Amino acid sequence: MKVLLVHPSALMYSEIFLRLEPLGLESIARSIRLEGHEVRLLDLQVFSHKEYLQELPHFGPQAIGFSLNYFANVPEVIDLAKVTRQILPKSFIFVGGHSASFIPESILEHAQEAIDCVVVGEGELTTVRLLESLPATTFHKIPGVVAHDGRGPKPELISDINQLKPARDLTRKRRKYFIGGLDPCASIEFARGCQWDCSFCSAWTFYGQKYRTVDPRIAAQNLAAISEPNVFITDDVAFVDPDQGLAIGREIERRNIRKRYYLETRADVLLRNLDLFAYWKRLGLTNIFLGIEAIDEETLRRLRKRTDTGGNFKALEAARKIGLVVALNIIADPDWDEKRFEVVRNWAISVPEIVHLTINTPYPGTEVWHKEAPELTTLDYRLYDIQHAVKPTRLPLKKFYEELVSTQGVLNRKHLGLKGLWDVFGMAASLCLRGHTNFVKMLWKFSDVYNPERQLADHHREIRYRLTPPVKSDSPPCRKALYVHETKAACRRSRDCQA
Ligand code: B12
Ligand code: SF4
Repeated sequence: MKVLLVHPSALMYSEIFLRLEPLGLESIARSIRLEGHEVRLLDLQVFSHKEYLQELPHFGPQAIGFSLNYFANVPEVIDLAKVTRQILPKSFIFVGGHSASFIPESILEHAQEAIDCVVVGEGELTTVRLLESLPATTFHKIPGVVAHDGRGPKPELISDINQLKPARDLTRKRRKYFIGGLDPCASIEFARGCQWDCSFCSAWTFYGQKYRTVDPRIAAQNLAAISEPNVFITDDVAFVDPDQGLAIGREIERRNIRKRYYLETRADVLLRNLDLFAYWKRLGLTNIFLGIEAIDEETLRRLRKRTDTGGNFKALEAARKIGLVVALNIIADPDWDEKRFEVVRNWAISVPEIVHLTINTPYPGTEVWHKEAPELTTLDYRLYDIQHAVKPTRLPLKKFYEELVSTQGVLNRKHLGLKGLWDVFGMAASLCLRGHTNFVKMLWKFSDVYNPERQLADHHREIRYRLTPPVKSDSPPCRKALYVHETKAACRRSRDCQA
């Protein structure tokens, strides 16, 4: 069967810092290609809608699968599916991905027959089974498939993630992928899932709080197959298992792989494994992202981050000593007033790290979604991108965005001013000389993208698709009920729980 896999456009707010390859779609592409399907992949982060519409008659796919990792992309994917249905009425159209997995019924409803089914959870195995079952109409019984005729059982997690590999040869214009100065940049997975349970995050509910690692030899083999000089490690929390991190490092040395790496981890994981991170610095690790989230104990407790400010600050110091470039995230609460913004701004200016601000956003799939639903001020999918306030702000909304953008601007200028500008200039010039212009273009985009008027105007657009709010409940939902995958672990909250 001819299958076209499509990744939606990037959001402006994320594109200024990075643009990364659609690793999930590449992994699905390889799994179905092994079954004999003819597969093409089109990434709309890099290609236009016009090019997508040209691809349809040109390739003539019998099945089209859209990736929906982000709620903000829901309207775009629904509209693309509707146009595709008109152009190729007999094609089979399906959707999958992180966010789609938490709202499959809503997606089917918005699409009004333009989408045949939603695949929830990991896509590799379910997509193979789904395509194998066609043209029969009983596909809704497959684990992980949700269709108009019903819903199959919850999917199990893939038993051996060592078998998975991305079909990188299918992504066209690979030089468009970058993260900051790591330009061009490929992505790789060393592990899947997260064992923590932060109340604002859906990484743990998607994989049912399970953490699986790739065998170090296979991880290094996959790394060696990458032609780009830079690699982004997609793990939610890198090196939770320090033995795996060390063993991958030894394999990198043995194979003499020379690349630069970017990874994301937690402050406590870094502090527990300083020697490992120092070793990886010698192997080529240049940048790390730490989800610090807050600079006060009360907020950390509320977010259930299971870290404290003392540990977080120690981790920043330790990373500096190792010589890593650290970016960190602070979650801005809609409840912040001018004073709170000022405290955070002053703190952020006082540390040498790159500080990002995102807005506290209840998402379907998180625990806070169920608790905070009555407070939501909008159900417009496009605003669920952690750059817009979807809960009431203490300050007037316009003032809130002004404070947010001026804080982001101060933090941005910190790195583009004087010494920062000099450092960046050196890197930018050398990247331009080598023809890598993604990072350089990004440097000039900041004020176009981060603009309070634009953010405010985003709230006044016509809304065609709305999120369905959760049913109001006084008690937080059972943890297992939030899981996308079937897991054997028992629910820890209540002995009476049936989930
Ligand atoms: C790399 C990454 C990015 C890249 C995007 C890369 C890309 N184009 O795919 C960048 C940096 C651009 C990015 C940006 C953002 N990200 Co991001 N990102 C990730 C990250 C760290 C890894 C993704 C990945 O490659 N995983 C590995 C692959 C193998 O898994 P996968 O993509 O999930 O794919 C599997 C399934 O989802 C499914 N699947 C996926 N697509 C499809 C399609 C079909 C047809 C089927 C059947 C199945 C299927 O099958 C795949 C294989 O099993 C994840 C966290 C994580 N560990 O997954 C966060 C994550 C997905 N991102 C998140 C967020 C919040 C964002 C931003 C909104 C942040 C921001 N404001 O800047 C933006 C918005 C992006 C946008 N719309 O432009 C959240 C999602 C929250 C949500 N529910 O919306 C996550 C879960 C992080 C987190 N812990 O909160 N991100
Ligand atoms: S925020 Fe990080 S540590 Fe917390 S659940 Fe999400 S991925 Fe895990």
